[in-house]
Amino acid sequence: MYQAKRILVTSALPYANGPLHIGHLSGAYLPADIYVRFQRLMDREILYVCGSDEHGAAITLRAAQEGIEPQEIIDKYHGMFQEAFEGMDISFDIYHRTSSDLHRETSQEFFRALAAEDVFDKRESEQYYDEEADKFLADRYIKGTCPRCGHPDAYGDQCENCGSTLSPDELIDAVSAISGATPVKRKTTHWYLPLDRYEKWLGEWIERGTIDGREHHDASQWKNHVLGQCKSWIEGGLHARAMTRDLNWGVPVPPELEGSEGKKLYVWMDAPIGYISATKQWCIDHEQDWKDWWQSEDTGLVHFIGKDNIVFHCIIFPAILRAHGDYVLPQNVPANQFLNLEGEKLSTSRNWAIWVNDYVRDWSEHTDELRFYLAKNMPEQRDSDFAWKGFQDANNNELVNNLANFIHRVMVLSHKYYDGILPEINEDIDIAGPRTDDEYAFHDSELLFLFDQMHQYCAHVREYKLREALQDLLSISSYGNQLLQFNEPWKLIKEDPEKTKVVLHLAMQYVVALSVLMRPFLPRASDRLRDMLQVDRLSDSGELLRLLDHMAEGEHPMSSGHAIGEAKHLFSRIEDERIEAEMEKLKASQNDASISVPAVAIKPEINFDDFSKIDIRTATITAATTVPKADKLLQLKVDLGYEQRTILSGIAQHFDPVDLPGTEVLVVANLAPRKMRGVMSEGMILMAENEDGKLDFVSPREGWGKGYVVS
Ligand code: B3M
Ligand code: ZN
Repeated sequence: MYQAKRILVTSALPYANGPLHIGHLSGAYLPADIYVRFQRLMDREILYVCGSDEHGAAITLRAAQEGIEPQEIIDKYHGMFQEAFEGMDISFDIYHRTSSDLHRETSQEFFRALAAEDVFDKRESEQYYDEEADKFLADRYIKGTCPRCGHPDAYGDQCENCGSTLSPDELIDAVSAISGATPVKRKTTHWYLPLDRYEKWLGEWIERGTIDGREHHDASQWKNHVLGQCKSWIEGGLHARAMTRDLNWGVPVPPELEGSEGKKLYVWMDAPIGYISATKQWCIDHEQDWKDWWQSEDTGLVHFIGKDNIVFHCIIFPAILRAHGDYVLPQNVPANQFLNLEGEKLSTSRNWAIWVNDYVRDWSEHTDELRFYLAKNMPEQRDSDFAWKGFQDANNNELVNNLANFIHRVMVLSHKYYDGILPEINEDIDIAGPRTDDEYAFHDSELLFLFDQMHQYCAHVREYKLREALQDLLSISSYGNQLLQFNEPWKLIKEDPEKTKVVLHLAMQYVVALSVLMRPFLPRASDRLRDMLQVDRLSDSGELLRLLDHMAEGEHPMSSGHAIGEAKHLFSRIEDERIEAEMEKLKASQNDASISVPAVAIKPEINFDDFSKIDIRTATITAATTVPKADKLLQLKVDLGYEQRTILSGIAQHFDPVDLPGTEVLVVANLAPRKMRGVMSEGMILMAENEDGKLDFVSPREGWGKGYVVS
């Protein structure tokens, strides 16, 4: 397997239109930081870049709502992001921003190169235009009466009352949501990236890890959920996607291109190029050639992101890079799933979140503790949960009772018996350990165990299995605790002082190794511990590699005669009151508009006969695919027990088809069949939507499966 000489790591550029919460941290920043710190400790040449994503409609919309300029919004959040990341010790080599001149130039140059190579198709289409506001209107900016249910406030893409997926053309009496004016149709031309032309090589690259038959990366190392999402996109068929927009905020289409006036790059065109411009800036600052990082076979590119960004990083950006021709493609995209909070989805609009800036302010002494709990519960393969109580337990049980306690015991005993000087040991003395069957293991085998654990930890981090690596670290300290418990040096000291020296000498080696292994996860605690041990703090430059080499030669991490400093507690307990206060705060700050007034108006009354006409059945989804040319629809195969049906459902933007088979649902079984996009849809699936616009299935009680009649 080809091993890259350099590693270029990116974390998703956060949108500068709202603050960061712990879900962002656990999705894209903490895992990257752990990985990067580890690789630095292994002396790898690595660069970690990120920055704020300062374009896109969400930012202009927010600015319009608040009545201020987009620049004010991005400056505010860019500043907050820097503070949040610094507070949590996310060790970017550079944190850049996409509003910079360098980024604009870089993106335009990229776009220009693609245009010169005839990569784009320029296509004309008719879009709604607001003549008063002098703007083209995205679907969300058009309102009107729903053709299905008569709701007066339906959007151009969806009616929130009946849930129908709409297109602006279907709305009755459509008006602009900005000015209230009746929009007119205007022709507009955009640059489209013909993704369908890249389907073949993308499929090969993603599924086999090869490009033109040549090995590029190890596809078996990619996470299943990432591969699954990519495959279902490709199987559903890729379509040309517009790479430009009619907007007044963003990177302008290079002005010399015909028809560029008023056009900006699509935000997902310019944002990933932000990784390149950040690298360029770093290279300018460090007198390096940025092409060594982006245009050299020696680079292994790794994107850390959340699962909602997979298609952009695994399909669209790679297609852009390859269409250009000179750039490397990612070796891996170890996307994480989502983190929930106290069993519910994190929600910005409901204010159901723990904001990183708040945490850093209120818990400034405990940032490693948050890193620890988030790493321990990282949503690597599936969604996971943050609970304040779980955070407290993880701190009190694992950091305090296991890790800090072990270290403290070793240091206290070393002071008590040896004045803090690591004793010389007699190499011939055997000590017992709880791990081996053989009661009299040679003490070397204890060091070998440590060495093996360290290697396992390294392998896990390299495979992006950070939760497991953290467990490897914790097992070293639990084992260290057992070693003390088993040998009881506090008794042994009287019976066999020589043997006691061996026990404590070995235990101290575990402590030193821990101070290094802790570093990627718990950078501040690593510094504190190294200060206590009176050894140099780590500078993240090869120290773990050197330690492993040293141990491979039979040397000990700490040599006899070394004097340690005063023993302190590395972590402290978190008391109930603090946790209760946080729980209170969370509940109190929750915006819950749905309590007294329904967010969506209640429909007109019906009688029982109306209701009883509807035949609702329980059913199970057996297959789900995307529908060509319909980016909102999924085609579902549904098993009702007595028959199989095909149902089209407007949920493609809410669910990944690979996740759906096996889902138990309720189906309106006697709805008249209706043809959509050439496919007959035989029924309707019941869905529920919350005030954030999040959609979910109305499910029967788990395990009911299919064939029940609902009444
Ligand atoms: N800003 C989306 C997000 O924050 C987007 C990521 C860009 S990465 C190039 O989810
Ligand atoms: Zn409607």
